[in-house]
Formats: sequence, structure tokens, C-alpha cells
Amino acid sequence: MTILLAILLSAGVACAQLPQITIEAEGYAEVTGGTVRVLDRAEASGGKCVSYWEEPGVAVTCRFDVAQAGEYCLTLGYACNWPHTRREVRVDGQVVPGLADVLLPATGSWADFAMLTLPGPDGGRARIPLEPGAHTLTLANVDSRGLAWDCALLHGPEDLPADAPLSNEELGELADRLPPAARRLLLEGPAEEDLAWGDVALAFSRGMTQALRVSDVFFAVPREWQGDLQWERHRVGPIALATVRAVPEEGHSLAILVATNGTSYLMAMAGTGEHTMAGGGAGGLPGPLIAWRKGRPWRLALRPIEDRLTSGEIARALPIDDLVLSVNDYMTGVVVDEPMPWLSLRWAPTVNGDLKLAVGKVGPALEPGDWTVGVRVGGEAIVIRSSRDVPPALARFYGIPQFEVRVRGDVSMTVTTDNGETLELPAP
Ligand SMILES: [Ca+2]
Repeated sequence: MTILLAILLSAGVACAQLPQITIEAEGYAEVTGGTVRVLDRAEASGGKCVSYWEEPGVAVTCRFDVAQAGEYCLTLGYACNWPHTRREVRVDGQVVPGLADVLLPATGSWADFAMLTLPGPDGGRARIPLEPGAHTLTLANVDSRGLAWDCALLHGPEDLPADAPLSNEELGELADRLPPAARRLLLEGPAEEDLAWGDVALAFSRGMTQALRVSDVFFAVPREWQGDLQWERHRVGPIALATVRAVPEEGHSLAILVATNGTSYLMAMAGTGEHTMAGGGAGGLPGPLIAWRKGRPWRLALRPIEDRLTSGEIARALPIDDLVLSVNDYMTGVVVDEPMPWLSLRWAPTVNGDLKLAVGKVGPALEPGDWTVGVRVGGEAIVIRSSRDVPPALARFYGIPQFEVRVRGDVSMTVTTDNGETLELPAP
């Protein structure tokens, strides 16, 4: 899927999407300063890569053609079993400013090929201005270490073949496309009106979750959600709770329970009718996804996640950096193109009569130990609140249907209705 992320290149000037140019290292035109060997590698693009060029100064030059003028980003495909290696990057024989000594981190083994978008001097990505016509790309060995060079991609900034470091300007432009609450959390951190505790911060707008930051990973909902929404905050033991209730459409109701112990995040959704989560899906945790690495923001490439989801490799858990998103049923993922690209993860709720429940978790684990909340259903509205507020006996006396929701430390859940019906949600 084409990712139409129209990041502005410079103030007030929108960049037309640039075509992606693929250069296979094994199709090189010239090798100087030494020799290389072309290896067959099934994991590599085109099934081949260039390797065995440990001598200092050996340089591999490839030819490529540009059809459309523009400032291109450069992504290298390679494998490296050293802790890292270094290469000088030249275009048309000239060293690209900032790319005289590019660090290529280890990929795990000589057979593990990875993509790296080369960083630029502003903290973002390197930009290489190219005019239409024939050009050359050269990689030169500057540290006497090996490199299995597979390919190079020249592409516009809207393309994300790999995770990309963002400059402060790019981060600001991305934030400007988010709702105000999400923008604030991204750029300024949690505010007083957010649910914030430890590594977890949630920003709400009109009661709806708009953004989530867990440790160094940021999620955001890129659109406002309409509806009559209310939310409250509680504490149950070591767990902070935020509850949201809504009537998104006539005849439907929705409740969302957000729980955090400061390092993990749990979201449980209960609803009637078609709606159990904003966006129309059974459950979701939308993007865009940004992770801070060594204090710098990186835009996470959506394509690999999407491929993994659609290929069935992702069943109930998705690692994002050092965090894990897990749900109570199988996930699906789609990249939604409007109004800006975002990744929507969805999973099926467990159904019992008219009540639907789904639970998802971000983080390694919630603090061990049981805790309990009550779910009160009054008319079309569902209220999740601390069970201590409405004792079951009192609820029965007033004829208020009630659900007891027990969320265990492993994030499995049991929902018991006042009729004694029990609904089990396995741990994600
Ligand atoms: Ca190749």
C-alpha cells in the first residue's frame, strides 16, 4: 500500500511524491581499490548481494537513472555480522554532505538483511538533491570491515521503506495533523487533564482517547470522534482507571475501561450494537506510531507491520520496539489513508447476548494481583466503575443490572452478570 504521508519538505512548499528508485548492489558498474564477490542469498533483494570487500578504500559504484527531480532520501539494504561497519556514500563521485562516515549497525547475521534510511545533519533523514538523468551511487569502505550490501532505495520522504528518524521540523508537521490533545501529548508531554502515571500517559478529548504514550512509544488517533462522551478517573489499589462511556448512535452504547500501573496499559471495551470501539471496528489502537530512540523521534515504517499482520504471523501479540500489544483474539491490521495515514489494529470481541467485550494490553505485564470493577448497565448506557461504589446487593435492590468485571494480573477477564452468566476472556 502506498503511504501518502505528505510531509512538507520545506516551509510552505509541498513535495510531489517522488518515484522510488531501486539499485541492486550486484548490478554494479565499477569496483575500484580492490575486489568484491557477488553472493547468492535467497533473503536478499534480487537473490544476490555484494560482499567480501574488507580492504580499506575499496569502492562499489552503481549507475541509476532519475526521471523526476527532487530531494531524495537514501535507504540501504544490507546484512552485517560485525557490531557495526562504516561506509562513505558518494553520488556522482562527490561525497554526500553528512554521509562521509555512515554507521551501519549489525543486523544479527550475514543472512539477516535489514533496511536503514540514512540520517541527515538536522536529526532527520539525509536529503540528496537529484536532477533528471544518469547518476552514480558509490559506497566506499572506510573501516576495513565487511558488509553484505544488497540494494539501495532512493525515495521521497513520504515513502517509509524503513523506520525513519524525524527532524524537529518533521515532528512538528506530523503533530500539526493530529487533534489538539494528541498534538499536545506528542510535543509537550502529559498535561493535568491527561491520565498520566509513570511511563503511561493518555490524552483525552471530549472523553475519547486521542493519544497514548507508553514509555518511548507514541500512538495517536488522527481524528476527532463525535458523540456524547463522559469520562471519570478512579484508583483501585495500584491501578489507575479511566472510564469512558458514550452513546455513539441511537440504540448503541459504548464503554471503555483504561487501566494502567504506570508501565503497562490495558484497554477493555464493552458495548452494545455495532460499536465497541471508535472507527467501527471491534477494537483498535491506531497510529501513527512514533518511537524515541536515544532521545530522538523515529517514524515507524508501517509496511513491515502490515505485511506481518496480513501474512498471519501476528496472531494475538505485536511487538513494537520493546513493548508488546496483545489482545484477547486475533488481530487484523489495516493502514487507513485518511486524513493522514495511520495503522488501525482490530480484534474481535467476545459476545454474550447483546454485550460485546474486548481487551487489549500494551506493555510487558500489569502488576500481579487481582482487582475488580463493576459494570452497571442502565437503559442503553453502560457505566464501568469501582465495584465499591455500587455494591451488588444495592444494585439488585434498585433493579440495576450489573456486571462484575474481574481483570487478573495476566489480563484475563471474567464478566459475571447479575443472572449468574459468566463470560471468560482469555489473557491476550
Ligand atoms: Ca540485491
